[in-house]
Parts: sequence; structure tokens; C-alpha cells
Amino acid sequence: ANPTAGDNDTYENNLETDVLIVGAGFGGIYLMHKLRQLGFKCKIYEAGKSLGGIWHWNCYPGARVDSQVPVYEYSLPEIWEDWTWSERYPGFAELRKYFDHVEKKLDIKKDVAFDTRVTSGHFDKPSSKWIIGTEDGRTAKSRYLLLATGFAAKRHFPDWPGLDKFKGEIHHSSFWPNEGVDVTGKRIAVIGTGSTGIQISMETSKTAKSVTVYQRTANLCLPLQQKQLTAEEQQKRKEKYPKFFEDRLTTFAGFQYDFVERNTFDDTPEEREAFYEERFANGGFEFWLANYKDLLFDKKANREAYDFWARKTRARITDPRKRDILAPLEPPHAFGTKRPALETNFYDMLNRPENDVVDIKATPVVEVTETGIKTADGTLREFDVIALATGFDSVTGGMKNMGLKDVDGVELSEKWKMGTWTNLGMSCNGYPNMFFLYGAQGPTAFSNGPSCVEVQGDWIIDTIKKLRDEDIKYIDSTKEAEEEWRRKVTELSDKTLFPGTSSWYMGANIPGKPREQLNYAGGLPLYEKECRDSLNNGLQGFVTA
Ligand code: N01
Repeated sequence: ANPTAGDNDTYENNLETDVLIVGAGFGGIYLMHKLRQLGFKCKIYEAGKSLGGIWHWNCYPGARVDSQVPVYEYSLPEIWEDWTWSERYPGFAELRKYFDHVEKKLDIKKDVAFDTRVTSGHFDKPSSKWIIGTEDGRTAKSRYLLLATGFAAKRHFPDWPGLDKFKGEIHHSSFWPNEGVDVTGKRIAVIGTGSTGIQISMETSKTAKSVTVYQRTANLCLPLQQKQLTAEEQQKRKEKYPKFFEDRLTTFAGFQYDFVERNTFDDTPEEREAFYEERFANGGFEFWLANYKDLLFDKKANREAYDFWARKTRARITDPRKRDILAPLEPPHAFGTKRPALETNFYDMLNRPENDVVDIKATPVVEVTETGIKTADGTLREFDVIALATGFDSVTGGMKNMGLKDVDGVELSEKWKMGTWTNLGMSCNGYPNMFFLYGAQGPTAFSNGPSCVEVQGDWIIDTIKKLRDEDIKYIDSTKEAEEEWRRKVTELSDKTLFPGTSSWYMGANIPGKPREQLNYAGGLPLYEKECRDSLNNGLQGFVTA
């Protein structure tokens, strides 16, 4: 038990509560805070040792958020009114301080059981309550079960032989030692070029002897454009924050910007070049999410953007071999159908002779030895530290991993074996009184986290309040509503270029996982309307009792 966690019954066995929330990141804290205000007794079960969710787990070198503040924070005035950031894109240490500040304001920890991993759960029909079991054998009974476990709760490892034989240090990014790893003067291998791999490579290259990046797919990185922020300039902007937070929910991805109302070829080549230049130079996701509105729909438009990106990027890479691996002339996939990482010196640090990139599509890894990594061309490269930045069984992996059973005793992992079915991306047929956010078939990976959890959180909270007000003890999604939602999620996605790319958005990063769109691609405003329509029409798509 965690001595800092608060009141004495936090770790009690046979806990009875109104609402059991799993996960103490942005989503879980929001739900707890708002539901408490409505008088519900709430408890959070959290597998980690502190608040922050992904920012509790992510402490690998260079871990930093890629949505800028204040877009990446709560809209709650009691949190932002006396909080200031030091950088536009804060690192994990500052994000952890933000959660300390949140704790000071909202007093969350007294109702959190840390070090508590949920391993079983079923809905008990006679009492209309969830019975939840934890890894260390405690049980809890709760009217509602709310899952706020995020999209990256189950880490993914490559299936290479010998991973356990390596004699140096080897860590997955999401399980990096909290005290850090001293990489000074060491030879580092970074496996994977998602946002995580790019960040680890950039940061470790500052002190390591060498950094070798193992790349399967080139990341179409965009410039971060980090900026130091002063307290004065933030203070001045705060009177505009309420409007700012309202406006962020009117954009496709819950950001401060949106796609422009023009198609790529509406502009002349000169206008287009100038537009691309400006968006690229602004940094962050502007070249992605504030690009022409046909970027993610039209192949030719997308290719135009890719060619611009490749021109800009190739010009920065001095070695022709590295250039063709990192920024090939032919796109590895449509631009933006995998999340672009944000970089500051990724290509520059790879220009240095001691650092290298290995194309593991051309020469796959065959084994990890005691001293290093062997590829199919017979080369053994030796290392002191291996950083596995190989991602997650994203979106569905965490929820399938909790031993949750439906009313007929079927596990969620079984229900979702051949594909994912949800209602509104927040509820599942056969799982009464259970809701989840920032997960399957919600706006999740296509949205800014705090924006998404506030939209979904408010809907869940309003729904639970309605159930209490109307003395309803039981709510379940219908099978028909699930079929309909899956159809919508698929149709929206099929209009875009996303299905053509093997990404974790499509479940394609995990061997054997069904290939399907795991996120709602209609944008946050349309999503919110769909959810509100259901609630306002007497909880359409649900049965209640
Ligand atoms: O994971 P990823 P991540 N053999 O899945 C490669 C958020 N995030 O941890 O592309 C060889 O994106 C894989 O290759 P490929 C953000 O939303 C945000 O980086 O599948 N390689 C890929 O290159 C992000 O999208 C921030 O061909 C293997 C990499 O590993 C999400 O989290 C920071 C492999 C995995 O990339 C996940 O990011 C970090 C194998 N067997 C994360 N398996 C910020 O806010 C996988 N790969 C900045």
C-alpha cells in the first residue's frame, strides 16, 4: 500500500462504492472530480504509483507531449487560473508537476488506491453491481464501472529470439526506470521510430557515444518548434481561456487549429508552396491537422504534401544512404495516416558519423545476442543499452487485458477477438453500467487527449446523473446500437486514406490483431452530437431498467 495515498480505507477489501474508476490519468481524474461534486462516492484503482496516467509511466529520455499547452490541459478554471508552464511542449517532469498541482486543487489521491491492478470483473445481476477483483486479491462492489485506462496500457514487444539474453540494459519505453538510465558514453540502440523512438534518439544522442536507430517504417516527422513561455504572457492570455477551451471542441481533433476550407489544388502551385511553407514552419501538427481539407481523403493531394515534406527533410540529411531510408522519394504510406512525430534535431543528430539508422524492413532483425542485435545480412551490432520503443497493443489491448466478463460470462478479449464492437465508443452490449473513455471507437487517437476526455467524460457524467435522477439501476447498450456504431466508424474511416496504411490506428501493428479502424474518424464536434442525440432522445441505443 502507498503511504501517501490518503485515507485509511483506500486499500480496504470488500470495498463498496457508487463509482469505481480504473486509471488515474486525465480521464479518471476528471470523472472522479465531477462525479464527486454530484455527490457520488468514487474510488480510483490505479496500477501505477501516482497520478498522471501516461505521464506516470512515460519517463524515458526526452518524453514530452506533442500537443501544445494550453490545448493540452484541463479546461477547469480552478486548475489553470494559477498554473503556468515553462515550455510550449512540456516534458514529462513538468507534466508530473502539473498533476501535483491538480492534486493540490482537487484532492484526488485520498480516494485512489495505487499499485492496484484490476484483473477480473463481472456484473452481478441480482444486485445490479460490478464485482471487481484486483491482482492482490481484493474485491470491490460498485454500481458503475468506468474505464479510463487510455490507449496505451498494454505494451508491445518484438518477438525476436534472444531478447532475454542481452547482458546490457534493455527497457521498454513505458517501463523506463524512474531514476533514469545513465547513457553517457554508451552505445544505444533505439528500436522503433514512433513518437517515442524519435524522442529517445534525440535525447540520448546528447550524451551517448552512439545512437543506432532501428527503423521499420520511416516516420514523417514535423518540426516541433519548441518555445519557452513566460508567466506574464500566459497570464495575459488567461482572460481568453474560457473561449479558447470552448473553441477547441469545435475543431476536428480538439486542437487550437483545424483543416482549412480549401482543397489542395484550389490553390496555384505558388500559393500551395507558400501555404505548406507556413504550416511547416509553424511547427507542431499544423502541417497535418491545419492542412488542406482533402489531405487525408485524396491520394493526389496527399502525395503533393508528402513531396513537400520529402523535399524539406531530404535537404537536411547529408548521407545519401541515410537520406533514402529516412525520407524516401516514394512515400512509405500516405502522409498523416500514421502519427507524425515532432522533432528538433532528429535528422541532424543522425547526420553525425557515430549515429546510424538501420533499415529493418530491408534487413530484419534475426536475433538479440548477449552483446547486441543481429540482422538478416549477418551484421552483429554491439550495444550497452537497448531502448524498445515498439509501442502498444493500442486502444483495445488495455481493456481486453483486465479479465472483464459480460453478463453471460464471456470475456471482453473473446467478444473482441474478431473485431471491436461498442456503442458510441463508450459502452458495450453485455456490460451493463460500464462506460469507458479515450478507448475503442471514440475520437481517441484522432483527438487531443484532454479535449476528448472532457467531451466523453461530460457525457458519461450526465448519463449517470440522469440514471440516478430517474432511479434507474441498470443500463446496457443494445446489440443493434453496437452494429450501427461499428458501421458508422467503418464508413467514416473508409472515406479517408487511413485504411490503406498499416498503423496502430488500424490495429495493424500487432500480429494477429484484426485489421479495423479503432478510432472514430468523424471529428470531435460530430462525435459529440451523436452522443448528445442519444442522451437527449431518452438514451437511444440503450435499454434501462
Ligand atoms: O509507438 P508506435 P510509440 N519490429 O506504435 C516499431 C503517443 N505518444 O510509443 O511503424 C520492428 O507509434 C514500429 O514500426 P512500424 C502517440 O500518439 C505521444 O512511439 O509498425 N519494429 C514503430 O516505428 C504515439 O503515436 C508522444 O513499422 C517494430 C514503433 O516500433 C503513440 O503514443 C510520445 C516492431 C512503434 O511506434 C505510440 O507511440 C510518445 C517490431 N516487431 C508517444 N514492433 C508525445 O506526446 C513495432 N515496431 C510526443
